[in-house]
Amino acid sequence: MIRILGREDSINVRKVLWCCEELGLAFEREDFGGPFGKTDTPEYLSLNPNGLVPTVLDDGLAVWESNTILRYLASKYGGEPLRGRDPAERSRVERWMDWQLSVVGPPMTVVFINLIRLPEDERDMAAVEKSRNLLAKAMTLLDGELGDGPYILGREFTLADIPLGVAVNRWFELPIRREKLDNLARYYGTLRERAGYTQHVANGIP
Ligand SMILES: N[C@@H](CCC(=O)N[C@@H](CS)C(=O)NCC(=O)O)C(=O)O
Repeated sequence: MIRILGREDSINVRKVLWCCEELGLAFEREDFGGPFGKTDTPEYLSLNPNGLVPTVLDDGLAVWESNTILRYLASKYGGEPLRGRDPAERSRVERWMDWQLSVVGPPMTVVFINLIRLPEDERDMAAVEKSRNLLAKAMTLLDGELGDGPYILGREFTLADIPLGVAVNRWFELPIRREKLDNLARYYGTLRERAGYTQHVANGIP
């Protein structure tokens, strides 16, 4: 049985939980990270030297980095079409996965930590505004690319929609000013038709 180590409200753990639902995989999840701690023990660090969540344990293998976990699970458990059927399609899937981690992730973390995790008197609102603007730029770009939809690559759901989907949920759930982005709103609605997304991602938690 696949073991997922990580708290269920972590954006990166939620990717993995949703992916397991898409693949129909049974798993056990154990609370690690955040208030549960246990990520700085020698035992955990031997599995994931970053001391972050998620970590997935499968057949004696420890896998970390959420998007790598998605690719691993899809490759191993019959989700190969979700990764893209040829090198060109795979490049279109993977660029959005990398884009979420490198372009969207950093400013989203700044906004999230300040507005959701920190008490009001400790927030850096200048940093929040700067990151909100970066996010607006990224989400506007994504909105433009979603034109033909319903998914980011077009007609078919792929692994790319998982990192994008968690980011889109967070963007809509954060208490920030949002541009009116119709394609993005439609995309959010389409993703919410998927059971794994509503169960693990779009469940009211930013
Ligand atoms: N690039 C890593 C980032 C992992 C990460 O930053 N995880 C956060 C939760 S979303 C974490 O472990 N935070 C500390 C904690 O929860 O204790 C990934 O995608 O897996």
